[in-house]
Amino acid sequence: MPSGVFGRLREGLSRSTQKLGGGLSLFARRRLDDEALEELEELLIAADLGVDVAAKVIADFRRSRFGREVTEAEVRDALAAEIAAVLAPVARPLAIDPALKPHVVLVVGVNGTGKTTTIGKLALQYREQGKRPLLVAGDTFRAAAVEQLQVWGQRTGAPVIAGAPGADAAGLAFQALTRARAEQADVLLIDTAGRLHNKAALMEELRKIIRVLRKQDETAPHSVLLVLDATTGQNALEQVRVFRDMVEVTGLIVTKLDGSARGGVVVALAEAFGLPVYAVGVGEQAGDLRPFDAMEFARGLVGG
Ligand SMILES: Nc1nc2c(ncn2[C@@H]2O[C@H](COP(=O)(O)OP(=O)(O)OP(=O)(O)O)[C@@H](O)[C@H]2O)c(=O)[nH]1
Ligand SMILES: [Mg+2]
Repeated sequence: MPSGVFGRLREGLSRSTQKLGGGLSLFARRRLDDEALEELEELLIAADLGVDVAAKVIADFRRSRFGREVTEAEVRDALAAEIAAVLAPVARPLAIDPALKPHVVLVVGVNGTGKTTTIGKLALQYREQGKRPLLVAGDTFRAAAVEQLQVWGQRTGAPVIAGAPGADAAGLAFQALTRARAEQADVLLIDTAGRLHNKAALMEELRKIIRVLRKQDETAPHSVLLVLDATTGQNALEQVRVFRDMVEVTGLIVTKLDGSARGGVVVALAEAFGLPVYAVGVGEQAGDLRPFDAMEFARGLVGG
């Protein structure tokens, strides 16, 4: 139901927009002078676009429209175009290499961002494309985490590899890769724990998983997907920094954009890191993962 999903994205983004869009209505037929530009900059920062993007947009408006009288629609259109230009280079889907069998995807992120749910959603997409995904319950510390992934396996028809509670995640990933190779699976999706007792332990765990995968395939993992929750706002930027220090993150999935008042953070992320945004999460259901479209997103963000 793409229209429903699209509606949810717009609805979620419209909440970011209430800050932005509500403020933008102040610009109805107004001269773009210093004061107006300053207000606009504050609005952009309040909407989580980040100070760098806000400064860039304002500099551009100053250059092209300073002193002119502008309509609200004009401001929205120009703003959407500016934002889309920041987003366009990062709107790159997660490409599964059909030659790999399996393409190994390691899924990381702090707890509660939507890792397990995103794996379920991806598994459904791959099944619908006729591919064969295999899921690995690498968050072995909580029994509930294993069960949650098993439910997604049942829902999507993707086999799930799980160990006993407390099993070694790296050992499990190793076994899973052996099986995926033997069965010629297309994609191996590895779920991981969001939180261990401390950051060093989490880093060690992730690095160990990668080390053992490389014993079988020195090019694995082929993608390392960092899942971020849009509702955490600017904190998402810090999470990227932390995880990039631990592992080689290849791209992002930003979730909870259906309920987020913080869609603007995607713009800040694009500007700060330039990492691909593979897809966006717009709900809890299997079908609620959308391709990331720069213009659609920018439009949703500025509203109108
Ligand atoms: N509204 C909304 N909820 C989402 C989305 N993605 C995930 N969730 C919900 O967020 C909660 C956490 O999702 P999980 O997939 O369990 O997150 P996780 O990263 O695996 O969490 P841990 O295993 O605890 O580290 C669940 O209630 C999900 O249903 C989304 O795009 N929109
Ligand atoms: Mg999980």
